[in-house]
Amino acid sequence: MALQAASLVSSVRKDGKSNASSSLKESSLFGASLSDQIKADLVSFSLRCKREQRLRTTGAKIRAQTIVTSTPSVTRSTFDRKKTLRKGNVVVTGASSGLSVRQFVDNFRRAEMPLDVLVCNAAIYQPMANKPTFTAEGFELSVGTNHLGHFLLSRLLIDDLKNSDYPSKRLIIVGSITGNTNTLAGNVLPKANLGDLRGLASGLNGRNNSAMIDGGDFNGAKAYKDSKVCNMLTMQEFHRRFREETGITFASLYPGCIATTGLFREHITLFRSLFPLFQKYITKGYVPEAEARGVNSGWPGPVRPKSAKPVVGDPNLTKSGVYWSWNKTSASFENQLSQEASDVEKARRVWEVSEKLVGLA
Ligand code: LMG
Ligand code: PMR
Repeated sequence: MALQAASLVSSVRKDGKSNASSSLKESSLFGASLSDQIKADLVSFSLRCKREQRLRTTGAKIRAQTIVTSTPSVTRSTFDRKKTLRKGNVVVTGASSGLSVRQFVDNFRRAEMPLDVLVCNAAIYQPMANKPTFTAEGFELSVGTNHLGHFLLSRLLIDDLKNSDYPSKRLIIVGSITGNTNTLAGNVLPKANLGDLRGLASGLNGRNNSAMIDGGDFNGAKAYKDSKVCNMLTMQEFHRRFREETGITFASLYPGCIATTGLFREHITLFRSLFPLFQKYITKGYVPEAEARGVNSGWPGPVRPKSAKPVVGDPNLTKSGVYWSWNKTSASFENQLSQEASDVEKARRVWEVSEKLVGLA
């Protein structure tokens, strides 16, 4: 099972204000400071493109696959007066590209490290593709990676999480507002819809049948959104099946629109330059990458926008089976998922069909 992680680790500086901006025209829509800010945004975009280009041309390959990192040491104050426990080991997928799931699990086990938090973050988004591509196992690439790869990884590692003695062990599967049709963003075409799962059930291999979960014509943007519905359903099914037995906290989240990551690397340049501005100034859903790297934040995921509560041990944030969201004016809050993304029967069927596809049933 191949899991291709799509988020490019980028460390480009975002303070390109001082150069190149003179070549950009002033926008009459804004006051000076806002237009300066937009210019700086565009400059940082062009720097990012250049860096990506450089990486491509120098042949530099990032093969870091996943990151294994650690949380701050946790203080178990409620149980054991301020006794500091060991740091938690966190595995985050999507730090870079290229991973084979079973091999990763083997390597991880060989390292004999406890697993305390698993964050399923990797994603492929192919909005411009007009033909499906496939994983080595023959699954359509975005659902194969975003859903099936993570499903297998989580199933294989659930025992490791179960055996951890860490006080707040977690399995986080990153969702997306775009898969949630009870939001404005989720109503931008094409909309997520898993239908009766006929495509998934026949293997998503695009040979004699569809590469889409609902059995329809291929659409890369929809495949991504469908895969995110599967992620959100999978998290809830994990909760129903494993919460009591394992004590693990299962959660999903909308991290905000991190509009400058490698997730958009397959989009056209025009989109990549305007989209962050659109999110920043119009929808106000934009979250800068630098804020989004807060793996250690204690927020139940890899991402902690400033407005979200950064609290380890906050009783609200250790609740399991929950989809977290945020907005600019409030802290993290539990979000209502769309009807499809909270459909219990569909969650069970996605689980069962996925088990068959990845060879677990
Ligand atoms: C889908 O369609 C395909 O269906 C799918 O198959 C796949 O290929 C996918 O992404 C790939 O695309 C895409 C289509 C959907 O969207 C677009 O093409 C438009 C993308 C828009 C995103 C960037 C817009 C940038 C515009 C703003 C620039 C920012 C400047 C900052 C400063 C702000 C100044 C005010 O499209 C749709 O579903 C609907 C199409 C509607 C297009 C409307 C575009 C206008 C956007 C603005 C709306 C807001 C309101 C204006 C308020 C102004 C307030 C000041
Ligand atoms: Mg969307 C409040 C409005 C809002 C929010 C929070 C998002 C988030 N978007 C919103 C609105 C709109 N978007 C509107 C009105 C449009 C039509 C112009 C629009 C369009 C749009 C496109 C074409 N939006 C997009 C795309 C993408 O290609 C992105 C996508 O679907 O990726 C799968 C995207 C996104 N909008 C978001 C977020 C968070 C995304 C990125 C998806 C993700 O990170 O999972």
